Amino acid sequence: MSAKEVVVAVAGATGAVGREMLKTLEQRNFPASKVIALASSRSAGKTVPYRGGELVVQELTEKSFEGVDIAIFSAGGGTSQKFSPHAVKSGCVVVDNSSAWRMDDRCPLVVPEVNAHALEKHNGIIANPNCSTIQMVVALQPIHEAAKIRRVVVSSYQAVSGTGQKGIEELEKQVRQLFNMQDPDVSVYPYQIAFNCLPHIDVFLDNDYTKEEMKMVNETVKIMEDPGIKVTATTVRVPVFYGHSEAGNIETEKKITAKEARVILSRAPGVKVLDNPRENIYPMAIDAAGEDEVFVGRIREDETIANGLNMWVVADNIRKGAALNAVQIAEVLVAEGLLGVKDPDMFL
Ligand code: 25A
Ligand code: L14
Repeated sequence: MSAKEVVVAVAGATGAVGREMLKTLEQRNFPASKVIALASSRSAGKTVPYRGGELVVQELTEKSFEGVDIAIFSAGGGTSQKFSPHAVKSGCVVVDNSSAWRMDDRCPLVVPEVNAHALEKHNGIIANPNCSTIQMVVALQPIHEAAKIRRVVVSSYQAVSGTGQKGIEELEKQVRQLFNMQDPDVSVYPYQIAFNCLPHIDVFLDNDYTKEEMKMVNETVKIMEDPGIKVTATTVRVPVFYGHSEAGNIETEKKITAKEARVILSRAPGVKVLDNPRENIYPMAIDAAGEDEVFVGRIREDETIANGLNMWVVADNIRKGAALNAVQIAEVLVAEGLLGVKDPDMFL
């Protein structure tokens, strides 16, 4: 990494992902001369931990980005849509964790292990993909390079922390209530999530898929830059606090054995293979929580088709699925000298 030090703002610093972003900047020794914590007026004046001390949270306004080189946003789609254009106007590069800019042609959608090169042509706003998509493409890209993927059928088992602090609190509270013979309060999800599975993440669309499912379909094609990859998804909320799990069935053009896939994946960036059925070794959400890698196991050939694999992919949705991926993008921007914006008015 170059010696240059930059001024960084974290927008949505009080949220579940925002706090993890600060922790990740600290742990990875990000070359920041200054870090500014921004959130809504509700949180202004509160403090958030950073590097053994505390940052006082400032209210996010259109003027927050003067003198700021990089802003990492995790403040929801509406907030990003409203404030990111002003950040760019100030010459600040935005890395946004919401779904607001992901499918916008002006904005690269980046997972550094897969398509870091897309950052070279950025216009000031870079989108961080959906958590479920990120961990999936980290595992798919090496298989695609070896055998060309045609179709993926994926089912997800997603943690409540994806919904932020309020999702974590809802599961915790319902478990406590049920153990005390009380009716659970249902407010964040449409039904009880404790001891239950909900085949419903984000909103339903006209095609009867959820928005979360269609993010996996569309974002995968944009990140892997191949419209030939057909994805179909079922996304499910499960009563897990941290870590999304995914069962994927992958059909390839070329034959690839399970053994070959294990070797390819064990050499792939950001991946850790945990796959030894004889010893009961496979990835689990409770082990992935707090870790940086995408864990892959249960790799086996699909015996019903000529060229197919099944695998189980697990990662910490708040780290690789959100905060870590965004910080990795910021690291590439600094290391490759990709700061600054060409057209400050592009998004206004
Ligand atoms: O929840 P919101 O409203 O979407 O806000 C998220 C963050 O953005 C800030 C907000 O500040 C928070 O930091 N924000 C919202 N509107 C803003 C605005 N107009 C804004 N910042 C500037 N201008 P806040 O002041 O509203 O802070 C309160 C936040 O604290 C958390 N919280 C709630 N109850 C809590 C609590 N913390 C402790 N104890 C409690 N009792 C909560 O943060 C609240 O918003 P959160 O974790 O629920 O927010 C996470 C947001 O990010 C999304 N998300 C989560 N994971 C992912 C993700 N998005 C993409 N990928 C992911 N992997 C969540 O959906 C949620 O929107
Ligand atoms: O990044 O789990 O688009 O409720 C929004 C919904 C992240 C997950 C996104 C959830 C998602 C989130």
